[in-house]
Amino acid sequence: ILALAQFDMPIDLTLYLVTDSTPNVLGDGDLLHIVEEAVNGGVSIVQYRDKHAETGELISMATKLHQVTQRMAVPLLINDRVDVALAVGAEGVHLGQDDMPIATARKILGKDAIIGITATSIEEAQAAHKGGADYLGVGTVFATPTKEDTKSIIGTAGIAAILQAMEDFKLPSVAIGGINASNVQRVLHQTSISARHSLDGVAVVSAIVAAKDPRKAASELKYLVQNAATKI
Ligand code: TZP
Ligand code: MG
Repeated sequence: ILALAQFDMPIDLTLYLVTDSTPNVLGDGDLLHIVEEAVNGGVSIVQYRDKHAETGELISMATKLHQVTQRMAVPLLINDRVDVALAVGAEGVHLGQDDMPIATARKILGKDAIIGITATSIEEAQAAHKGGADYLGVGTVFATPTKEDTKSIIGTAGIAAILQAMEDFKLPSVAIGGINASNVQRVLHQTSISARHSLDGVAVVSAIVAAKDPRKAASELKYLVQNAATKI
């Protein structure tokens, strides 16, 4: 798989940025500039997520984002679309429960690709581990306008239950959903007290993408994650 970039650094999930191109989150901001600023501020991994763009648009934006993330030496993952990840040489994909099976994605992208899976339950987390996922996105933690899927809201208790059940296999994990500077330390703390295995970081959309100063927002969040009262 010649197109697939090698990324021989350990995956750092400390501050995981997921993009959103919808006007209600992005406003009139420029996504490329926001991502660049956010990585400068401390984002350690970027997922390009756009549920509305056509394939051509996805490939064009992913190509530009990849130029930015490569320059800054952070991995770029593509939400849902294994073909787009392959086309632009991204470091991996983030897949939901209804997307391509992990083994199929691995066959297409190769053994070095980063494959992340969304898990809302212990069963999904266990299946993702068995399937060979590299990390988990667990959530949704809190209700969020960014994703209007209220069925998947599991709170910090739901996250803690999944982490607890994962003690045997310790798949790297980030929590997602409604996380911002005012609740991030509570999320990290509450999910770590009842489980020996704590989160490796948090994933955010609007807390960075919709921030007036994405670089500052990212550096504040990074500081809060790194200084939270947990063992991470
Ligand atoms: N998956 C679960 S919640 C969510 C995704 C992609 C959106 C999180 O957005 P925000 O703005 O960080 O609450
Ligand atoms: Mg998906």
